[in-house]
Amino acid sequence: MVKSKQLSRNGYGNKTLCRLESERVTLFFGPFKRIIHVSNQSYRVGIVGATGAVGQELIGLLLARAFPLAELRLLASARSAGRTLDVGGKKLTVQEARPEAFDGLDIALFAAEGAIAKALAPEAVKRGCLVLDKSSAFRMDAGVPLVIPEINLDATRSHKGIIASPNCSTAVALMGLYPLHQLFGVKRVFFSTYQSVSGTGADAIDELEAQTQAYAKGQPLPRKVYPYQIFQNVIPQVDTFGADGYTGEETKMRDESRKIMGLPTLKVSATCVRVPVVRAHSVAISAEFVKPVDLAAARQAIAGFAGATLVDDPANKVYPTPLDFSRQAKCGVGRLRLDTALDNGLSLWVSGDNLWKGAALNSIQIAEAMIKAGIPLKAKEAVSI
Ligand code: 2RA
Repeated sequence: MVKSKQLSRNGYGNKTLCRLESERVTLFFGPFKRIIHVSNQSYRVGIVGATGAVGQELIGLLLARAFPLAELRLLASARSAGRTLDVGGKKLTVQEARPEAFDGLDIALFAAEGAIAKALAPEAVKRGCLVLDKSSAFRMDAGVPLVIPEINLDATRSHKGIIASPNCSTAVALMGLYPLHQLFGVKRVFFSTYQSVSGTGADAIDELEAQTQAYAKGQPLPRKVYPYQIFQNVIPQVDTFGADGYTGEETKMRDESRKIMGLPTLKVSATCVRVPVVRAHSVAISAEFVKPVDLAAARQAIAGFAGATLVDDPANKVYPTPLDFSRQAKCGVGRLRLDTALDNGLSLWVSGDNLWKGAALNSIQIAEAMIKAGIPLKAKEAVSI
């Protein structure tokens, strides 16, 4: 359906003509033309892993961001099926995540482990869903876009039903690094992470809490999740070690940064460390760039980047901390300085919510940005994985 209508004069004193083509609105500002996409549509959304930590964040964020929901379907393992969850004051019953549970959905937000995503995501796609997957199951598949919408939304245009969301430490780190790359061209980067226990899961949060309480009572500290006590400690291991001495988390930071920024030969070395913080990851970054760097321009680039808040006034002890950036949509970036060991180098510090930008929020932002840009959610050619 094509409708045309005259709108009132725009701010430039020119008449604006608006043509509505389904969801595409073409605005003419005198000689200039701009296409924007509007939608009154609402979407049938399923959450796989609805009872888990990221699943809970997804529910809260969909409601808080007023995502246009025609239906919200909560899916989880057979063990959790039948439970009821409060969703904005309404009780919703959790259904078992089986292939048929995706019938009729537009979007499936996967917040489950990789094995579940591998088994069920193709089933959801077969049934016409766009899968936004938080696990590492498909991230490095050549046919699956790995997306942070502030960086590479365009990659979603070629999706075949599954779009992957990056690992939490990568997502947080790139909110500081990418705007600098846009300006100066990154060629080498060192990441050191300070990762909260919520990245491991609810058991790890409980372990930190139980160890804190046991210490206060002078009792032996219980330990089952981490190989070492996490209370009053840091553990230089996140995930298991590979033959090259890097952990899975460190390898993900390298490979995912390369894929998202479209820099397949970028030199990356990461050291990932677990710290006794409940929520929000931090990353210290030292990066070398192709062009000479300028601190004022770097700060301006961070301040103007959609995924970041510049918090950088060290003389007044102003810099981001994980506590300040828990439950924040943007990541905090600060401690910007010229790196004294690298040519054209900058060092900086980023803190961001691992359960939001590092997980649930990024998936929702992908859907929101696709809808806003008019990128079809339905795959033209469904994936065969
Ligand atoms: C962690 N990367 O923090 C994980 C969570 N995805 O351990």
